[in-house]
Amino acid sequence: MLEDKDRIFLNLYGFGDWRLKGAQARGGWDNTKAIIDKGRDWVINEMKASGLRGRGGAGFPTGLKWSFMPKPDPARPSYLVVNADESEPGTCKDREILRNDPHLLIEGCLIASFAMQAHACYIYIRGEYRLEYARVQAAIEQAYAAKLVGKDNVHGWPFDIYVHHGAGAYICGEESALLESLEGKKGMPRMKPPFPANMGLYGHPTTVNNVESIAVAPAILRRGAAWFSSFGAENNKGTKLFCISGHVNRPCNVEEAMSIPFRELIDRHCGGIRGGWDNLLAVIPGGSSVPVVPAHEIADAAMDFDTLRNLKSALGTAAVIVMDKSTDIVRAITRISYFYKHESCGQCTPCREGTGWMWRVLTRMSEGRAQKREIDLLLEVSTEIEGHTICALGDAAAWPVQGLIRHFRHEIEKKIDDYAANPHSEPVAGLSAAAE
Ligand code: L3W
Ligand code: SF4
Repeated sequence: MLEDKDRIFLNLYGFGDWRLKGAQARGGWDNTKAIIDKGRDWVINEMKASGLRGRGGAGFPTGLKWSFMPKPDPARPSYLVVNADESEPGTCKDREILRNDPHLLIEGCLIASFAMQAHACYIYIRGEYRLEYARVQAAIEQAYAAKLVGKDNVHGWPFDIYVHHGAGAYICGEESALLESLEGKKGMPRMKPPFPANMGLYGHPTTVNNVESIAVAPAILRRGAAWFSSFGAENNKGTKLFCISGHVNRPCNVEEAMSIPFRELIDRHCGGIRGGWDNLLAVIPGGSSVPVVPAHEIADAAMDFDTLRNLKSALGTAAVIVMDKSTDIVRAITRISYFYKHESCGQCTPCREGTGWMWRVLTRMSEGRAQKREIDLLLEVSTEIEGHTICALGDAAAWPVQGLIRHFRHEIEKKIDDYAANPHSEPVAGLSAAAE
């Protein structure tokens, strides 16, 4: 359980002032030069020692990622790119940082760029985030005016920072599609490798990090790696923002210690499950991309990367979507399936064709208009999509379907049986009616 004194995001709910003065009163921009003066190697080693794993979904170690950046070469400038294209359904944590504590991010951008010897940083903000775009832009102007950033700033590291406003495509949150979009092209993922550290923005060395990963860096470097790594279980360290939505009494965004048990997270911050714990059906613990976990498996599980992977799911973005027993789980996953079909960029065949095919089959299953043998066919097709595409959207479309069949096959079969007994029942509203 995290105590108030250990919270990094002191203005998560926007009760305080988001501007420079407010940020400084909360301890932001406090002698940042002392951190810079300790040098690049110290910063990277401290980030590695903190155990911070990327907060955008994949959990890749942040310090290690920073260390991949090559030595400075005037012919190939390095860049930091912040992925603020937060679009994963259920996820709304970076939004709160951008709108309520943008200086945490900007200070983190300066320090991270220094560590990677980058003199320029781009923040790519989701198109729908208009207030957040305005706040970040205003905060950057405040930082320039105070000479905290800019070519001639008080920290002695020439550094410019730019904001790019996206246009609303989910796929632009995939790091290589984001880079394409930033370069003015269609947001389509690139093949990896090469990874951005070798060939990123304009073909130059680039690190792409999530907003939360960068915003926690100043606190880690000020308070020390040992402090940050004192929270959470082995290999799953630090404090973490959780976005809890769905059938809890009080949905919220909250910063907690990594590895907090699910039950404690919900009881402490959300006033419990709607209708009580016996009414819990299942949880999607990390944004819509990750497989659903049934109540009996999640209730006392630690909310971290490794525990949830052992449950054949993932922490992802820590967007915790809670579903009680009133949920039609087949219909819920069908709706998620429609999202991925809609957001596929169409570049690779398994994803372009497979996402639509899975959605159509699931739609029939939601209505019971299917045959039981099609469940195994659906599972087989999902495994053919998984791992056979250019980017992770193919996996993200396959995993929820696999989770549904793994844990709730009986619900699909029940719908098929019900329809067989009463074949004239109406189609499920909002599913087959969705535009194809
Ligand atoms: C250099 C290597 N760099 C990996 C870097 C790579 C990237 C990071 C993680 O997907 C997940 C996805 C969604 N040399 C490297 C290397 N890297 N090996 O490390 O890479 P990767 O490929 O494991 O993941 P990814 O493609 O970044 C991200 C999931 O997140 N997700 C959705 C995310 C949505 C948001 C949002 O809305 N904010 O983040 C939710 O779970 O399914 O599995 O930087 O370059 N050898
Ligand atoms: Fe595009 Fe889907 Fe292929 Fe990703 S997996 S590149 S979204 S078609």
